[in-house]
Amino acid sequence: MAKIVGKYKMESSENFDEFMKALGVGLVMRKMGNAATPTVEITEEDGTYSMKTITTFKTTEIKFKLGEEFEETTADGRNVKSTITIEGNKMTHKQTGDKKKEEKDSVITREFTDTELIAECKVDDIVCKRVYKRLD
Ligand code: DKA
Repeated sequence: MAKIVGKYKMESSENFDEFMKALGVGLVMRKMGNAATPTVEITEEDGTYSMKTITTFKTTEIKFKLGEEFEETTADGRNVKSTITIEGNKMTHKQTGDKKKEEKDSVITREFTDTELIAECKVDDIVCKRVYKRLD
Protein backbone atom coordinates (compact mmCIF):
# COMPACT_ATOMS: atom_id res chain seq x y z
CA MET A 1 0.00 0.00 0.00
CA ALA A 2 1.22 3.51 -0.80
CA LYS A 3 2.07 5.89 2.01
CA ILE A 4 -1.22 7.56 2.82
CA VAL A 5 -0.78 8.83 6.36
CA GLY A 6 0.85 12.24 6.53
CA LYS A 7 0.31 15.96 6.43
CA TYR A 8 -0.59 17.86 3.25
CA LYS A 9 -1.07 21.54 2.34
CA MET A 10 -3.28 22.61 -0.57
CA GLU A 11 -1.37 24.31 -3.38
CA SER A 12 -3.97 24.61 -6.17
CA SER A 13 -7.69 24.22 -6.71
CA GLU A 14 -9.75 24.15 -9.95
CA ASN A 15 -13.52 24.38 -10.25
CA PHE A 16 -14.19 24.24 -6.50
CA ASP A 17 -16.85 26.98 -6.69
CA GLU A 18 -18.78 24.99 -9.34
CA PHE A 19 -18.48 21.85 -7.21
CA MET A 20 -19.82 23.63 -4.11
CA LYS A 21 -22.62 25.30 -6.12
CA ALA A 22 -23.75 21.91 -7.45
CA LEU A 23 -23.88 20.62 -3.86
CA GLY A 24 -26.12 23.54 -2.90
CA VAL A 25 -23.53 25.37 -0.76
CA GLY A 26 -24.60 29.01 -0.19
CA LEU A 27 -22.69 32.11 -1.27
CA VAL A 28 -21.13 33.03 2.10
CA MET A 29 -19.86 29.50 2.76
CA ARG A 30 -18.56 29.27 -0.84
CA LYS A 31 -16.58 32.48 -0.35
CA MET A 32 -14.94 31.01 2.75
CA GLY A 33 -14.35 27.69 0.96
CA ASN A 34 -12.76 29.41 -2.04
CA ALA A 35 -10.47 31.51 0.17
CA ALA A 36 -9.29 28.56 2.26
CA THR A 37 -6.01 26.71 1.74
CA PRO A 38 -6.60 23.63 3.91
CA THR A 39 -4.07 21.45 5.66
CA VAL A 40 -5.08 17.77 5.69
CA GLU A 41 -3.70 15.40 8.33
CA ILE A 42 -4.23 11.66 7.93
CA THR A 43 -3.36 9.19 10.68
CA GLU A 44 -4.11 5.49 11.17
CA GLU A 45 -4.12 3.29 14.26
CA ASP A 46 -5.27 -0.35 14.41
CA GLY A 47 -7.28 0.03 11.18
CA THR A 48 -9.06 3.24 12.22
CA TYR A 49 -8.19 6.24 10.08
CA SER A 50 -8.58 9.89 11.02
CA MET A 51 -8.64 12.63 8.40
CA LYS A 52 -8.53 16.17 9.76
CA THR A 53 -9.08 19.10 7.40
CA ILE A 54 -7.90 22.33 8.97
CA THR A 55 -8.75 25.81 7.68
CA THR A 56 -8.80 29.21 9.36
CA PHE A 57 -12.63 29.16 9.45
CA LYS A 58 -13.31 25.53 10.33
CA THR A 59 -11.65 22.25 11.24
CA THR A 60 -13.41 18.99 10.47
CA GLU A 61 -12.36 15.48 11.40
CA ILE A 62 -13.70 12.14 10.19
CA LYS A 63 -12.82 8.79 11.71
CA PHE A 64 -13.46 5.66 9.68
CA LYS A 65 -12.61 2.06 8.96
CA LEU A 66 -12.11 1.08 5.34
CA GLY A 67 -15.33 -0.17 3.70
CA GLU A 68 -17.54 0.65 6.72
CA GLU A 69 -20.25 3.27 6.30
CA PHE A 70 -20.14 6.18 8.75
CA GLU A 71 -21.98 9.44 9.31
CA GLU A 72 -20.15 12.56 8.25
CA THR A 73 -20.97 16.22 8.75
CA THR A 74 -19.32 18.11 5.90
CA ALA A 75 -17.64 21.51 6.37
CA ASP A 76 -20.77 23.21 4.97
CA GLY A 77 -23.02 21.34 7.40
CA ARG A 78 -24.57 18.55 5.28
CA ASN A 79 -25.07 15.23 7.03
CA VAL A 80 -24.02 12.53 4.57
CA LYS A 81 -23.41 8.81 4.79
CA SER A 82 -19.85 8.06 3.75
CA THR A 83 -17.81 5.01 2.84
CA ILE A 84 -14.07 5.12 2.18
CA THR A 85 -12.02 2.43 0.47
CA ILE A 86 -8.38 2.25 -0.62
CA GLU A 87 -7.03 0.47 -3.68
CA GLY A 88 -3.30 0.80 -4.27
CA ASN A 89 -2.48 4.51 -3.98
CA LYS A 90 -6.11 5.67 -4.45
CA MET A 91 -8.62 6.42 -1.74
CA THR A 92 -12.28 6.61 -2.80
CA HIS A 93 -14.66 8.54 -0.55
CA LYS A 94 -18.35 8.12 -1.46
CA GLN A 95 -20.80 10.52 0.14
CA THR A 96 -24.53 9.82 -0.03
CA GLY A 97 -26.68 12.91 0.46
CA ASP A 98 -29.93 13.05 2.46
CA LYS A 99 -32.59 12.40 -0.20
CA LYS A 100 -35.33 13.91 2.03
CA LYS A 101 -33.46 17.20 1.72
CA GLU A 102 -32.79 16.53 -2.00
CA GLU A 103 -29.05 16.50 -1.33
CA LYS A 104 -26.80 15.06 -4.00
CA ASP A 105 -24.32 12.20 -3.87
CA SER A 106 -20.66 13.01 -4.44
CA VAL A 107 -17.35 11.19 -4.70
CA ILE A 108 -13.88 12.40 -3.74
CA THR A 109 -10.95 10.34 -4.99
CA ARG A 110 -7.56 11.03 -3.45
CA GLU A 111 -4.42 9.82 -5.17
CA PHE A 112 -1.26 9.67 -3.06
CA THR A 113 2.25 9.98 -4.46
CA ASP A 114 5.59 10.45 -2.72
CA THR A 115 5.14 14.22 -2.92
CA GLU A 116 1.43 14.97 -3.44
CA LEU A 117 -2.19 14.25 -2.63
CA ILE A 118 -4.35 14.86 -5.71
CA ALA A 119 -8.03 15.15 -4.86
CA GLU A 120 -10.74 14.90 -7.53
CA CYS A 121 -14.18 15.90 -6.28
CA LYS A 122 -17.18 14.92 -8.43
CA VAL A 123 -20.86 15.73 -8.32
CA ASP A 124 -23.18 15.35 -11.35
CA ASP A 125 -20.87 16.13 -14.31
CA ILE A 126 -18.78 18.64 -12.33
CA VAL A 127 -15.16 17.72 -11.63
CA CYS A 128 -12.96 19.75 -9.27
CA LYS A 129 -9.25 19.08 -8.86
CA ARG A 130 -7.27 20.07 -5.77
CA VAL A 131 -3.55 19.41 -5.44
CA TYR A 132 -1.93 19.16 -2.01
CA LYS A 133 1.82 19.06 -1.31
CA ARG A 134 3.08 16.46 1.15
CA LEU A 135 4.69 18.15 4.16
CA ASP A 136 6.05 15.03 5.86
C1 DKA B 1 -10.86 18.66 -0.20
O1 DKA B 1 -10.59 17.77 0.61
C2 DKA B 1 -12.26 18.76 -0.74
C3 DKA B 1 -13.30 18.70 0.32
C4 DKA B 1 -14.68 18.97 -0.17
C5 DKA B 1 -15.51 19.73 0.82
C6 DKA B 1 -16.86 20.08 0.30
C7 DKA B 1 -17.62 21.14 1.01
C8 DKA B 1 -16.85 22.37 1.47
C9 DKA B 1 -17.65 23.57 1.69
C10 DKA B 1 -16.89 24.70 2.33
O2 DKA B 1 -10.02 19.46 -0.59
